[in-house]
Amino acid sequence: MEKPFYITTPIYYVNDKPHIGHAYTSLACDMIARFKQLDGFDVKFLTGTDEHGQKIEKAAAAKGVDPKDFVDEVSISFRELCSVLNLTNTDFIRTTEQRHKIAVQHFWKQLLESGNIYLGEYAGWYAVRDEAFYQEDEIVDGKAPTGAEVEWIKESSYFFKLSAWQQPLLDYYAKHPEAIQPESRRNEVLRFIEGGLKDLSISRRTLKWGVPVPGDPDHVMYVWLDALTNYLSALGYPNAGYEPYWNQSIHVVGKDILRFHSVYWPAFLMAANLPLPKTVFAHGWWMVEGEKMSKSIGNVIDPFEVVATYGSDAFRYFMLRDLSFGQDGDFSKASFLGRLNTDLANAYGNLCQRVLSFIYKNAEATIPAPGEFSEDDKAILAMPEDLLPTLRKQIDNFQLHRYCETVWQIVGEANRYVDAQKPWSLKKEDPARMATVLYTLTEVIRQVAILTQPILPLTSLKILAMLGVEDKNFASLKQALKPGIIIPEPQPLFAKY
Ligand code: ME8
Repeated sequence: MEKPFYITTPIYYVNDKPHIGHAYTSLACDMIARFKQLDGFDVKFLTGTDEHGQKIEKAAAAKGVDPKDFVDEVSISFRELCSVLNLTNTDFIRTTEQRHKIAVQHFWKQLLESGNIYLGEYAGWYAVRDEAFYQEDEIVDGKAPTGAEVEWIKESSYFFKLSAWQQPLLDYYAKHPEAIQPESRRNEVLRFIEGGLKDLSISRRTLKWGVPVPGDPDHVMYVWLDALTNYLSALGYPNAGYEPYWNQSIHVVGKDILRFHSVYWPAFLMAANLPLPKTVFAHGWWMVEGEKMSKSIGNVIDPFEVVATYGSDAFRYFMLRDLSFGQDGDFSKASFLGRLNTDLANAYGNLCQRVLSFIYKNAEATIPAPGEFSEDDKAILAMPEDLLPTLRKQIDNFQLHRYCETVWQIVGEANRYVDAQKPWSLKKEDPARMATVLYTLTEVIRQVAILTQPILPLTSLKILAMLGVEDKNFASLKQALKPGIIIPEPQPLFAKY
């Protein structure tokens, strides 16, 4: 039986179309999901859209359309983004779906029955942009600490006894250091919890666009309680079968929404007597040419346009390689094109092109049979498989950029091996040795292409198809390439800018 593995992106708000920030989280999850799948896990990978709440209701009203029609349309663009980015998500959830409504209402009842919900009155600040409540002492110059506009709300509301979960959360996090990553973010969360938790308003009376509270349809549920539960509803909760995946769950989120995922969500889960996600990983923030990405500045980058111009693999590579996963980063045209030229065209592309073209022109387009391997040959042939345990650790530790570095180290070694072995000189001097060198290189290219699948799925498949390789999972790294395969005329894999 394959081991279950469950990874999720946030479900994105459909108030506006997707940008590269949304693409980024989805790509990071896709890289991890692809790696795990190639490494023999039974992977579920969830993404989707967050469609209720005041923010969406307002956006629909501004367009003068019915909220349902509005969310139907915008949700499609997030679904299209999945296919444009070549994501391997196994599901796409929308919070307006019936399966979600059933799950979230059941979840509410668990919180109610366990004595964690009471009716009261909320009077305080609310920021529609963040869909978040703020305390008086958090307000800076009349705004939320995030800079969002706030409004004063006073209405009857159901509350969740968040205060009761302060100590259990601290105890849990003391025992499970892996539960919030990276460590700096974990420390921020712990300081926040230690500062004291107040009960949380979890319903609204003045809003219609949401899931009705069971037994009191005058109220709709607070959009974050509704949204967070998507991670369970997509697994079929409360029906049996969700548990094996839920027990192995990883939520990848941006640092902006860590508090919701590492304070509210685990408290809800504890109150509903459910296990907590194994890890919540909060990554950093993309800026654009050194500035905050915003509609008012007009510098929002459209991932559809980037992919249309440069292709999905190039975009994937840049996003996954350029930013140290967890840190903030900058999307600049110079660094984007720099990476495409240096790492893709000059390093990986050139390796494949020079080796395969040489075989095409000088070895009757046939992968030659090797003679005896030299120590140099053996060293480079062993590299990819030797590095697999390191790559596994890098994925498990969310070091996605390091994974890229490690694989490109092999690419660099292989290019140096070509320069050192000089197959073009061997052609006359020692054709048998030339055959061994070319075989060695082609075998290394095969292994590298297997390892680049999580980052560059299309290009990797192109290379593997040229080499006539059918088995592509990591277990097949060990199976040596068959000589005698006739290769088609190689075309450059990456454009140079
Ligand atoms: O918060 N850099 O949805 P959202 C990096 N619906 N990542 C970015 C980014 C940037 N500049 N901008 C956005 C919501 N992101 C809720 C989530 S989950 C139960 C509910 C990514 O559409 C990042 O993952 O505002 C961030 O957390 C997410 O998009 C916010 O998406």
